[in-house]
Amino acid sequence: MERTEKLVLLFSSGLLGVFFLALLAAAELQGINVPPCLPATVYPFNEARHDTLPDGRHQIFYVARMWRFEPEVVEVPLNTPIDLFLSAADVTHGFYLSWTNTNLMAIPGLVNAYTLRLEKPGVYPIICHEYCGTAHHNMVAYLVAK
Ligand SMILES: [Cu+2]
Repeated sequence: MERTEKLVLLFSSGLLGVFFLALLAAAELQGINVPPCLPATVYPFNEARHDTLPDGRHQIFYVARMWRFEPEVVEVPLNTPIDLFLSAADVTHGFYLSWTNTNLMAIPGLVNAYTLRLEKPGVYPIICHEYCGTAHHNMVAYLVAK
């Protein structure tokens, strides 16, 4: 192997290492985590609900269906853990909680989950970001943080 080839390989390997470290740093700084494993008690569901656990934690079970999210409006307190569980009743939908990094897919027969904590009061629109039919653009719900 020529000296120039070795230098190019070394430089490109080093550059890949820098990119990987930058990716890890960006994920850490923005608080991006891989989705958690689901509790063994959560199965695909078609009924939406909002529970407040004895420790104050909120659990919201969202159902996405053509062309709405259920429940449509949920109020949650600030700085409280919120477990979102998401399933779809018909086709694949998207679930993007505006102004946060919460971005999930609602897939029929599966449950996706994410835990977040809202620190700023306001109305956070939830929009579908996966084209799901003719009224896709009307698919919106609201998470109200007080
Ligand atoms: Cu949609």
